[in-house]
Amino acid sequence: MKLSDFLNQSCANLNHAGQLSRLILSIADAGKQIAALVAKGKLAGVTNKLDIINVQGETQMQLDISSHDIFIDCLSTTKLVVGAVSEELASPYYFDGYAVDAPYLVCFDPLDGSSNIAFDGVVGSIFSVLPAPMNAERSEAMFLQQGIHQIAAGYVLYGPATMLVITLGAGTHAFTLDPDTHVFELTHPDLQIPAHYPEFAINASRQRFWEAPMQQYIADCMAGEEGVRQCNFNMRWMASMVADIHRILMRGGVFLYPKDRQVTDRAGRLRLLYEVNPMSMLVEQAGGKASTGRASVLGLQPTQIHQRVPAILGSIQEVDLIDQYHQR
Ligand code: FDP
Repeated sequence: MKLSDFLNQSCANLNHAGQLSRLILSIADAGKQIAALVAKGKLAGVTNKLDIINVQGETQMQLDISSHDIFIDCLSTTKLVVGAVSEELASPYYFDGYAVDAPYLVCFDPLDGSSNIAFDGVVGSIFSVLPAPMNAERSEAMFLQQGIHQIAAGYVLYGPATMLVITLGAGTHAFTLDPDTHVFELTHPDLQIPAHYPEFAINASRQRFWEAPMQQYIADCMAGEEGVRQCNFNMRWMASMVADIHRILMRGGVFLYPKDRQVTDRAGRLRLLYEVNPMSMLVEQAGGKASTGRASVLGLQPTQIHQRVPAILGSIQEVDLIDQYHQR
């Protein structure tokens, strides 16, 4: 089934049905354009590092900026979006000439895991769609909505195949881009994350900065069959959230970027509005769970547009267990 047919079917009973469908198609279009640039690599001349530091304190690449521009252009053609928060901009971007009843706000990370670009590693784009408050003044406050209010969320993975994974609040579904027809086809309907899978993803080099509950959880996993878990665990770390979450949606396990003593001012590395919230919605719609260790991600009240939070996402039994380690 083509993405457009899927959207016609799935959006039929939702508010602003045709509009949501058009918005998702514009994001899919952005994904196709970015996929083409990523696939060209150095030949596209966009992998060079620039002398620009973004709001996150990271050195930007031309590809970060090009991906951001593609997202803004595609969203603006819909006239359905009041404003957007991008990882690449300090303040929200407000669109001109949108329809009076433009119902959406979009938060996005145009190129997540971009440090992998230098060696042709897997990267992705992440997005979250929120309702635009009616008659509200344009301000950052509009975007500070809990994750439970997301209307849709998803990512585009630029891997061996380009894939679009979305949720509109009724299951999580994956589409593969057919390189011959340039159409996203539904290949993985209704993904289900197994309740338990013995595999964790964490940047283990940061172990000395974790809090005690995370130290203990990982130590117990590493002890394998001889330890309290009585089970051998495997570890994977792609250093690209899209790639790591994609693996978890496909076969289970947990993704961890926990609270980190070295970055106390940030409470974690990953950004709530355009990384952790959309990924949490996708994971929970696939039967998994998303937590900070102390609270449900989707219930967090954001206080800043670039706020960072601890992220513990994946198989429900493991995330429940990690919450218990924190309670103890
Ligand atoms: P990146 O900085 O390359 O964009 O978004 C942040 C992120 O990548 C995630 O995609 C990834 O999971 C994480 O950072 C990688 O962190 P480490 O450098 O600590 O491995």
